[in-house]
Amino acid sequence: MDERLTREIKELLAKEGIKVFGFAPLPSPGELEELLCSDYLDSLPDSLSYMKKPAWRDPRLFLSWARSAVCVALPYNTTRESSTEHISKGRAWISRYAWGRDYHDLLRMKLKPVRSLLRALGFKAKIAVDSFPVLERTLAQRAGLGFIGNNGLLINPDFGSYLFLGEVLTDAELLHTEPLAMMCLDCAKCVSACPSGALTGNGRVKPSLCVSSYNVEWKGELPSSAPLFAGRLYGCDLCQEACPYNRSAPLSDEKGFEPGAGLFAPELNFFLNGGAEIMETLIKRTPLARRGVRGLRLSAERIRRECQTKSEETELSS
Ligand code: B12
Repeated sequence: MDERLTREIKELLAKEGIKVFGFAPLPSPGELEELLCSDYLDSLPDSLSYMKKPAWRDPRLFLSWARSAVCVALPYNTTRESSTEHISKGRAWISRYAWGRDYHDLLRMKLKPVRSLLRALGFKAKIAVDSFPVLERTLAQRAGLGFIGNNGLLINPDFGSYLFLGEVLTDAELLHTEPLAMMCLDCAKCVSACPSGALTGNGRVKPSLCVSSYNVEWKGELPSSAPLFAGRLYGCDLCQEACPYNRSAPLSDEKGFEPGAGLFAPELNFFLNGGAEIMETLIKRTPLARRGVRGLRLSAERIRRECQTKSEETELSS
């Protein structure tokens, strides 16, 4: 284990303003098989079928040389309120993580100095931020960045769960950090807060019931089997808003995560009828760009239809 190199990496991360980091060995294929078992893979909605590729169960099929991961977490909490009060006033909701600058680019930038150091010393190194078949929560948990909460997310006891995860995968043997104990105890606020029953209560998520599998990941027309969107245009924050660890979560140092113009609790109408060009401009360089204008319109249509059905039902019953 390279103690000196581990220390140098810590110094580089601190210079980049990264406060939550650690080092983990890459899991062996057998360890991942349990998490990505056939029952789980068979239950995936079409939007996540990419997780069935063998490399997810064995990252070494993809990066045969990788031994360790430098894991980091970047807080994205901002001063703005949570979703419930806005949705109840008829506004659409865009998840907190998608309000501002795309975290993929930002995290990659912060991880580049570590990659350069490793490469300069003759090691192999690749940056991963949602870009490789690696289970980032499991790696972060192993690296001691936090524990997997009942909401399935990595929770850091000081920073909560509004965290983006990223890694540098390398063949260097780094000094690994110790995992933290699970601290949710018997709290199940997130489980009760999830309107579609996507949380099993033991840190596992049922992706086919999580609204994000549809309003973030779905390509094309939405299936009728999708859970109610209930105002959620992109992503969902309910299981995180209910979490006591997020009540006093420190604010992010990154001002770029504050909501961009028109993205905080927007009028649904804008996404139904707004011009494509102005929408493109608003979502540019945010995580929403991945869904694109067409995807956002389809979600907005879905919300409008749900509202119509609800008011028709109310009329019938009165
Ligand atoms: C596919 C995906 C989704 C799918 C869900 C798939 C799933 N099973 O959870 C959907 C589209 C639903 C989704 C939703 C969201 N996602 Co997502 N997603 C991913 C992605 C690309 C892969 C995750 C995955 O499928 N893993 C399969 C499961 C089986 O493995 P896992 O992720 O390691 O997590 C499990 C294990 O840790 C296990 N576990 C439980 N207890 C224990 C204990 C121990 C000791 C161990 C080892 C493991 C373990 O349970 C966990 C949950 O199933 C990752 C990026 C990546 N490459 O990892 C982002 C990622 C997990 N997502 C992220 C985010 C932010 C979200 C949302 C909050 C976005 C939003 N606001 O809508 C929601 C949260 C939903 C939730 N409660 O989990 C972040 C999570 C950050 C964090 N603090 O944990 C990630 C890491 C992206 C990133 N780079 O920051 N996501």
